[in-house]
Amino acid sequence: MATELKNLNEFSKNLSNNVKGKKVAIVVAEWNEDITKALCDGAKEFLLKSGIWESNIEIIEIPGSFELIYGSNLLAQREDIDGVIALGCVIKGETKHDEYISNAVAQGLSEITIKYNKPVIFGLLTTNNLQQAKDRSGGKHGNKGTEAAYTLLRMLEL
Ligand code: RBF
Repeated sequence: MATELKNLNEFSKNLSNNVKGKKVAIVVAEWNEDITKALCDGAKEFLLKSGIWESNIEIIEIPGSFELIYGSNLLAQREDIDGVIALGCVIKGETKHDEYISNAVAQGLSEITIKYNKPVIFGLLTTNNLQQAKDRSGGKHGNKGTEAAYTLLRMLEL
């Protein structure tokens, strides 16, 4: 379903309470920083509201979305971390860079989640323009960071 038809902050299921004590990590890209900071704030706020202790949320920053792969790999390999949220924003430009970056991140994160057998959440906005990114980072379509945090907690319940 397109985000146009679904608000990113509306969730179909309630979370159980058994995520307390889990340690999670967020890796966030600095490229398009205003957007990615809003994604990170949304994710962190949701984790805290859901009972994850602040001391159990580790955040690292990396330059651009392509580096989400290396950053997520570093975090996922750590035994003390139960799951990772990767946050970035790739905006279409005049060239095809957006496709190369987004495809690489999707492929890279799926390999990491399988390699370490723990959830690595794809919190990457892939938009046609800045307005679409604003709409999905706390604007009219909700916040992809919040949705990524919800998704991680759902996966940690399994
Ligand atoms: N990184 C992003 O996270 N979002 C972008 O929209 C984005 N656009 C880029 C456009 C170009 C032309 C280039 C060269 C890089 C872009 N990057 C972007 C950065 C990329 O993820 C990576 O950090 C760099 O390519 C590393 O040198």
